[in-house]
Amino acid sequence: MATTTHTFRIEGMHCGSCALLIDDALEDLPGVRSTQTTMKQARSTVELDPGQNSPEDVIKVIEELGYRASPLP
Ligand SMILES: [Cu+2]
Repeated sequence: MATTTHTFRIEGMHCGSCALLIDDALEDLPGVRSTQTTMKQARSTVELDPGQNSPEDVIKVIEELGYRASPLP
């Protein structure tokens, strides 16, 4: 199935471990094919299967960890 790629701006990361924590949590979300989070750019890029989850699900996972996430165009 075709996947879609979404980029999010992340607020609240203060070190590289924060980025790893977000990637680990997103990898556990069903339908996530790949995830790359960088503290330096304050971004997450997530490739997902739109049949299994949505960008809103990604935002929810990130916010449950205590960060703020907003979709970028
Ligand atoms: Cu940190």
